[in-house]
Amino acid sequence: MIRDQETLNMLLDSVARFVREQLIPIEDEVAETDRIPERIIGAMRELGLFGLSIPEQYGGLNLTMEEEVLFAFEISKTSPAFRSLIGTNNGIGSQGIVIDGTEAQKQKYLPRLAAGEIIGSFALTEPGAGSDAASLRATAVRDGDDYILNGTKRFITNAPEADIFTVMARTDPNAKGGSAISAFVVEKGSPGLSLGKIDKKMGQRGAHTCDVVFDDCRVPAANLIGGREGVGFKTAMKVLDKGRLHIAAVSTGVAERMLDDALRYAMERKQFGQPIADFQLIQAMLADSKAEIYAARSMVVDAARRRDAGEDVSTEASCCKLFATEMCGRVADRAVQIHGGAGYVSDYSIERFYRDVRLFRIYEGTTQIQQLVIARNMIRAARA
Ligand code: COS
Repeated sequence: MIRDQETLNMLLDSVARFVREQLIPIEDEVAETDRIPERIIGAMRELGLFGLSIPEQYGGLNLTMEEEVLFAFEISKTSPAFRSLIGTNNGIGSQGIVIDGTEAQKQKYLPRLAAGEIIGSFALTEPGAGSDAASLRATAVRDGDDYILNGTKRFITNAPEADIFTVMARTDPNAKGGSAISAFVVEKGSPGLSLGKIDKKMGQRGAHTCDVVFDDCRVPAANLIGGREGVGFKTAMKVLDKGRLHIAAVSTGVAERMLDDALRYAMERKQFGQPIADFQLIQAMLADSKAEIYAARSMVVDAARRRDAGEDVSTEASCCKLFATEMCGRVADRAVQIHGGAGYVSDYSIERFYRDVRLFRIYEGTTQIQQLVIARNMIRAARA
């Protein structure tokens, strides 16, 4: 749903200009230094980019899902690391509180997340619990007015920068599965909370992940999200439904950028006496990519509209993540192919994008987990 087309157009125009004038020119610098400059972070704060999906009464822009995916198409026409910085505050790092938090939790954290004063992070994955998220082993044991947390979280996006963590931990250590899991907001600086060293990733330099370790970490009981034990796994799943749609939109935006770059290269590069874009085998790669991007875009917008209309889009969100991220991988591969040898060296941005986009098929649920969610939902609906 688009609430006000004119206001949305203004936002999308300023984001497109920001990407073109300020982000694209420093892509190489960010990749080399593994750091997003402070002035860019300040500009993102001024544009309100940290609070896009946070309700207006807490200082955010409260974008609808349709508005959010249109934004994601634009911000993703540059290195994914820039999107990643604001991604957790708008997505997995805030939505647990937005969807299931108590009023006091919302008032305490959402305004500062929306303003970009603090960075939020989502700590679900563990060394022994990735795709099988419900098997996580971190524990939270009640002790008076506090909980004592123990365990290790792995590959946590923006953890090195984070001020607050949404942490899923087991409040009933004897019970198996999701029903014993609760979600907490844990603040940086809590005694017993420490960070591992920054992971050396394949791509997305400028965006950071690391381990988050809880060693008898004391957290006030008031920070139990929603004030209820045992519903943290469902909170995490609801957060991921939205996140998967967002990542599908991001994959579509980056694919558009890679195809633009490949088309420009194909029109400039001459072989056999003519631009390679004139050869039909190159045209086939361009055309397949264009058609697949169009399909992904249409799916993502449709699923976003359904979510805005109040439908349960668990299946559609997984369909979008599955299709758009795999499509993005195919477009990246073709774009390298069109660049030929030039696509394998770092003089052209496609070499970097090829590595950056590999992550989309893995995080917020692998392709195989999306297949599993879709098929399970189909079978469940058919049995009902
Ligand atoms: N929204 C709300 N509730 C949901 C839900 C959703 N999208 N998906 C599942 N649930 C609920 C179920 O209804 C079930 O509730 P009941 O116990 O009341 O019936 C409960 O959560 C457990 O669900 P389920 O039995 O399906 O859980 P499983 O352990 O079988 O696992 C998968 C489900 C595999 C889908 C889940 O573990 C998953 O998404 N894994 C991938 C994790 C991931 O994306 N990690 C990325 C890290 S964050 S970057």
